Amino acid sequence: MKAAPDTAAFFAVVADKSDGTALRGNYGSADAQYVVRQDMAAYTPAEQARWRRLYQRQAGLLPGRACREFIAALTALQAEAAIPDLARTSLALRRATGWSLVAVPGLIPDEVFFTHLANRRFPVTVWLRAESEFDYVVEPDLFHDYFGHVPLLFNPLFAEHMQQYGKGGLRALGGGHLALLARLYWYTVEFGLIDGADGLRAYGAGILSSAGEIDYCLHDRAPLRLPFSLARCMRTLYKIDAYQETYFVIRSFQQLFDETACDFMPIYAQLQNEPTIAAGA
Ligand code: HBI
Ligand code: FE
Repeated sequence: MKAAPDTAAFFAVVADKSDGTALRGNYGSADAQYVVRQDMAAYTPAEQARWRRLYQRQAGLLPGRACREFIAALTALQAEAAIPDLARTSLALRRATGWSLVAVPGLIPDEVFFTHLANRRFPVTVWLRAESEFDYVVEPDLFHDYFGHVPLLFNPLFAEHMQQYGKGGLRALGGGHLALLARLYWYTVEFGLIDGADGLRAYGAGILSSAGEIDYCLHDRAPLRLPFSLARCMRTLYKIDAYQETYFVIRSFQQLFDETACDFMPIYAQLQNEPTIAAGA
């Protein structure tokens, strides 16, 4: 997810749904959990064509770059031909890992977001980027959320990690530690790399839904590629509107799950007094 420059500003507006029009999505019709109805009839032929072009371009970049679990799950979704119906995907997803998708108008407040994850519900934005945003969109749109995030929710270990992240997010919010946890999400769920039997591959949604970064993250000499370390990850700042300067590499989803299963409170306490690390340091 390419979070908006200042998500706090988004949430300030989102919190006051009355002027939701200031935001991209239609927050006015959202319920208390910021869920809206996905109106399949509202997508125009141009948007359907744009979905197919986005999908085809990105799918062509996956072999040799995306982890095999991602490619297998995406293929099984058969979502190339048309904008997917989230309720239909949820039927298959529930059977696989107990997760379901909820349609949202866009970015939603942290606490609402984490509550969904803690209950195995993944928020998917209902609108698709405009033609002028084909290569880059500031906020997460339907293509980023669905193509980037949904496939790995079919992987039991990753699905478990995502629910734990949601529960951790609610605890972190309570203790004022959100910034640390947001960096963990950013450097794993959004921009994570995995070095397993197939060699170095991408598993982060922000990479897998990006035409440019998917090759850069694996082959460019510029960025750092560090072995995953929870503390280092939580201390490392990130840039939201440029390719990453640091990537963290796990060996397996089991490792990610194991290393983030602990209670983070002691780590938060330790990191409170340690300086942050610049993105490329
Ligand atoms: N809302 N819809 C949506 N999608 C996100 O990825 C998201 C969000 N709200 C908050 C948020 N992400 C971040 O604050 C967390 O990833 C830390
Ligand atoms: Fe995202």
